[in-house]
Amino acid sequence: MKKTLKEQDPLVYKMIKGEEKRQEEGLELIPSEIAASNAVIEALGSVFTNKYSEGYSGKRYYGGQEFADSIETLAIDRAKKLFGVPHVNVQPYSGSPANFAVYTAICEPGDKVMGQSLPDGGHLTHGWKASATSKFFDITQYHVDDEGYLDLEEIETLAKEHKPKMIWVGATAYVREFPFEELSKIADKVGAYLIADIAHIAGLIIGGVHKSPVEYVHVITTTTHKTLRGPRGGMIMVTEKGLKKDKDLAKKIDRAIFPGLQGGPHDHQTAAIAVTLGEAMEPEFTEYAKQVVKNAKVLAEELKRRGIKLVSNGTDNHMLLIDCGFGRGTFLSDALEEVGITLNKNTIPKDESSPFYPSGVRLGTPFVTVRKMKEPEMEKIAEWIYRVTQEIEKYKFPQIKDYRGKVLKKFKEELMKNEELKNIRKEVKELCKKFPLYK
Ligand code: DSN
Repeated sequence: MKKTLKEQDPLVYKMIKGEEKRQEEGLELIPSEIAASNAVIEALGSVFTNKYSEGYSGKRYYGGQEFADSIETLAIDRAKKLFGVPHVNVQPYSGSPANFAVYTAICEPGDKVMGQSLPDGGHLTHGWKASATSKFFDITQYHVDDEGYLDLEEIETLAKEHKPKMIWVGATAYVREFPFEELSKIADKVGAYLIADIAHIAGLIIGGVHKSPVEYVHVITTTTHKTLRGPRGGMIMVTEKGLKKDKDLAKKIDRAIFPGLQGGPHDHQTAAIAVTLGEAMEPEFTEYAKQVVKNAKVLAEELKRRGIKLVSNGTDNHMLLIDCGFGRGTFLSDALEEVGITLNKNTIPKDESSPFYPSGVRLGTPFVTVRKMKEPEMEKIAEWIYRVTQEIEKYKFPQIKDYRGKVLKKFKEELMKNEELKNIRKEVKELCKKFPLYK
């Protein structure tokens, strides 16, 4: 007999319902998160999860591919049309595997690669010392300038000095528009492949509120969640410029994914990506993308008006970074969590603290925009963040490492008893009720 999840495994059911309630009653401001549509979630939970499809459409190693082939072809066709590229691979399990596949398609172990440093906003896979990418490739990291913009002069100097095979452009905590054209000039001068990682901004590019890299770079990687509003997943795209540099680049990328790094694609994920790309073709998607950026800009202005310091003093995209002072990112993220506002602690450029106790927090507007929140709600959010900062102002982050655990424990105990935070929690819940997620 067919059993529901609730009947079969009430424990897991309860946890899922708990998470649903948490998302429904709180403000999710982690800029890489979003609420996927019901249709995306339905496709993700479909029987495609039962299927194995090693290979590519028409060239599989297993039988029964009639529908797996059509769903993958549909996702590819939609992505090609949306981004305007000649080749797309929709099989990467997520962004990090997609990025590693690009390294292995283009480089030999030990080859020189350049990428944005992690505290300056770059992603782990762009060569940060803790990432496997730095173990297998010879990495040079570039930085942002004092205003928080990519330091093009430094990038050009480093590129001329190191002559990298590949340069990454794209980041995970960068609030300004990426200068794709300027970077392409630098990459072309030294003969490097330029790879854009648009994981954070893919939805903004489709919505026309961020410049597209297609004309300027050879390869593009992205995740399919974040601003694109899909399931967790990844894609790699090869541009005309890429095929001009190496006519076999598309084949090399495909081989790097399968059989190079992955086994069977996640067909249920592919089905959900196809749905996502279908949604992104609708005019409402452009409206959503525009509102995401509008909301972020209003949030930035409202925070600044209340004396809150932002890295780069504002934003061009969906994301903001608050400079909380040495090591104080944890204080603010923990205190905001207490009132139902979720964001993440984050390093900031030239951070003198550590990634575990960074000096900033990162926040963004994709999730709340999907809930149809607009400028007036951004003002409310800014006011709540401000009120929370007032409650935690007296706490200082210890320079001496041994004291940190003790100070944070006491801080958390006091947070739970704080009456003002309890009031704000109630107000946040009230607002969330007016902007239902899945109800
Ligand atoms: N974890 C992603 C983010 O939050 O930006 C990057 O991989």
